[in-house]
Amino acid sequence: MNVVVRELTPRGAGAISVVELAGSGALALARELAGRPITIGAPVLARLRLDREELDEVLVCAQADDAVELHMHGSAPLVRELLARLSGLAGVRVAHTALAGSLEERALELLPPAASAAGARILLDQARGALRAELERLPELEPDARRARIELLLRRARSARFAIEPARVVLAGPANAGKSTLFNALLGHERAITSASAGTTRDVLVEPARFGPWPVILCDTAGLRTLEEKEDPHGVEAAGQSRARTSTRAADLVFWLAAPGRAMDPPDELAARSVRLGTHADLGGAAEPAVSALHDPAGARAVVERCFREALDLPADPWSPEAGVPCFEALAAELEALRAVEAGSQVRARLAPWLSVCAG
Ligand SMILES: Nc1nc2c(ncn2[C@@H]2O[C@H](COP(=O)(O)OP(=O)(O)OP(=O)(O)O)[C@@H](O)[C@H]2O)c(=O)[nH]1
Ligand SMILES: [Mg+2]
Repeated sequence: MNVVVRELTPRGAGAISVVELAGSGALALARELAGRPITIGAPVLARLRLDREELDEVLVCAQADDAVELHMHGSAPLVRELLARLSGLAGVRVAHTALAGSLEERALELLPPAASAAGARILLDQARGALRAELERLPELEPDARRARIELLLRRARSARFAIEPARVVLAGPANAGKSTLFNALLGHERAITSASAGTTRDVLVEPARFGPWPVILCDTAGLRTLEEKEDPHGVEAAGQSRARTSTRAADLVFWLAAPGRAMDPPDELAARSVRLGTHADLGGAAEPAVSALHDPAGARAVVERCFREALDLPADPWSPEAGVPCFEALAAELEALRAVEAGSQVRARLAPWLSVCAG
């Protein structure tokens, strides 16, 4: 037997992972694992076992005596276990597309759940070596040029994070300011109940949305009452407002809405993460930037998208082909610390653990 085993799909959570068995004896190995006859050209569902231990239930697709695909469940631990067990068999070699623990494999593991196409492309570039190339160049640069390069890499990491994982964006502010109307305009459908009476929204409504190419999780919240206003006597509205506060604390960005005559300052703790937005622009007197979600939903979407990008300092296009991006938090932290290091040799030593596991 001389079988090469190779993963054909990125490692991570997904519907399926495909592992290829290629070379002489591939079909015989598949039959042994499945414990049943396998016919070329007739995919069959089988439970794979080795030494009586069950490995996974897979679709076995034999194309030839020397070419078989195992369509496994998309589970990284199951795939890792299968490869480890097969690599222990005589005449079987596991070909690594990316070695365990390498920058390339880590990028591939983040790929399946990436929240946008741009995020997936960024990760694919890192899996093909874009980040490795950037890190290898850093020690060779003069200190000033290196600092500038690190700043650039960190900026890319900050924006890539919002292409890979959606930003949490919360609409908050006084009751009746038009939060739910804007929420619906941003989603493109009537998800939330809106009404002319203040205190309509109680629970936090959470929906996935897109601001141009950027994926976001959008939250609509209960409005706050001004001091002069009475709240409902049953405490339900207050419970909603408490949920609203919890939601704003976990937000990457809060749009703090104000209608003409219904303005309120955001709490101090939100100052750095909030953007004020005037509503009811059609009635005049709204503070800028202002939107009219009721009468011009497309215009409101454009203003919100622009403010979102400005506030989080995001480029128009999240993906620049083949740009190296340090998309792992621990590596970004290391790079931040390396801005203060002058000697290239020290930079090389500190980055060595990240580069030591090479792509196969
Ligand atoms: N003229 C005008 N009316 C608007 C606009 N946006 C919202 N409204 C109206 O303002 C009222 C309140 O809107 P909502 O979206 O329910 O306000 P809210 O902030 O979600 O209110 P609560 O859930 O009670 O906190 C409704 O009658 C809306 O139709 C707008 O851009 N222009
Ligand atoms: Mg509402």
